[in-house]
Amino acid sequence: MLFCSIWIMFLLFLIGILISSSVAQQPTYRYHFCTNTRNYTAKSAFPANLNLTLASLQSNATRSNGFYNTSTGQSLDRANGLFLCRGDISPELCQSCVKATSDDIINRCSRQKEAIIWYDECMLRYSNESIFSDMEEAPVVYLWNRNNIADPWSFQYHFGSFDEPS
Ligand SMILES: *[C@@H]1O[C@H](CO)[C@@H](O)[C@H](O)[C@H]1NC(C)=O
Ligand SMILES: *[C@@H]1O[C@H](CO)[C@@H](O)[C@H](O)[C@H]1NC(C)=O
Ligand SMILES: *[C@@H]1O[C@H](CO)[C@@H](O)[C@H](O)[C@H]1NC(C)=O
Ligand SMILES: *[C@@H]1O[C@H](CO)[C@@H](O)[C@H](O)[C@H]1NC(C)=O
Ligand SMILES: CC(=O)N[C@H]1CO[C@H](CO)[C@@H](O)[C@@H]1O
Repeated sequence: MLFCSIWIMFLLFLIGILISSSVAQQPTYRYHFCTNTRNYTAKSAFPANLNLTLASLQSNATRSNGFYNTSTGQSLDRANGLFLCRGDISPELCQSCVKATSDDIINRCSRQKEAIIWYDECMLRYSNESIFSDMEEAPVVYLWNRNNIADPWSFQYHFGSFDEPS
């Protein structure tokens, strides 16, 4: 009887670990933009091309370098897509982030030929225009970390030749 309840407690403990680690693996949404000036119609080839591009991004998210770009279709309905994962996360978390962002962007930007979405762990972007190896400064978003920090000075003097206050 005693052995039995210890065994049950051990099982509950294991289940607890499994649940908490899978919760920790949930990627977190931050922000997105849909380009509203360029919408597609359901009858065009674009949604099917986008679906294939996103599926290809998902299946290539297992790569260890955390980046992939791919295209489907031609001319006006070509769907170019890419993702970039944060450098300090596991390939598993990268993969679940690419899965989450690609499912999410389809719902948030359901008519648009161009969109970008940021999660804590990765970003994903698609467009009918060429976007690979292009530096873009917009759209942009600034997010504030409202937590307190122990050492504010460590954020203040990075670019100057100031000394830390004594
Ligand atoms: C594109 O679709 C969005 C959302 O449905 C809408 O707000 C926007 O006005 C549309 N843009 C054009 C140019 O039709
Ligand atoms: C592509 O379309 C299929 C069928 O509608 C859907 O089940 C699947 O989730 C889509 N894939 C992506 C990456 O959106
Ligand atoms: C990766 O992408 C390529 C090209 O888009 C595709 O052919 C392939 O099926 C994808 N998946 C894997 C696991 O390589
Ligand atoms: C992207 O789509 C828009 C709207 O349909 C179109 O005007 C534009 O020419 C397309 N761009 C390319 C590179 O095909
Ligand atoms: C499929 C595709 O267009 N891949 C491109 C990804 O981006 C590199 C440059 O960063 C291109 O060389 C590839 O052709």
